[in-house]
Amino acid sequence: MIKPDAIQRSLIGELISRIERKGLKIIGLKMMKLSEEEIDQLYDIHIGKSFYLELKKFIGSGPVIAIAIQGENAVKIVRLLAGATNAPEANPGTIRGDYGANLTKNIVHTSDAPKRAEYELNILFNENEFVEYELINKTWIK
Ligand code: FUP
Repeated sequence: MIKPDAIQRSLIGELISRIERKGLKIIGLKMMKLSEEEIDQLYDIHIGKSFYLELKKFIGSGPVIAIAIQGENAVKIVRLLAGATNAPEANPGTIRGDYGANLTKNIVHTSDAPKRAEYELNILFNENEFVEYELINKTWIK
């Protein structure tokens, strides 16, 4: 998910481009403003922590872009593309290493496991918003 800081900084195209150039297959794409309830669902494991209100305010501060990616090892690959959560410590070449400002304004959210991806995608998308299709020039993508 592309976070509000990235949208304010006009990084949408750059971030989607990184996903495409890696060879990943996007099957859902949607700009939306998350409701308080959706933010609580998405970050349920952090509710009550010291940073939660700051995180919630930030995620609700503007639109986000939800991206559904399909493919073998997609979760792992996307996390590697994103880099370390704490942007100042993220490696150069990763999304957060190249663009992230700090721990909260870290440009993207990525699911940390396939089961979790399923849970989060259900919050962000309706079932009919996933598009099944073949990438005819990209037969290496499973
Ligand atoms: P990630 O899985 O990389 O999205 O990171 P976490 O689930 O550990 O954290 C969720 C979000 O909370 C991160 F985007 C950063 C934010 N966060 C803070 O703002 N402050 C903290 O002290 C810890 C995390």
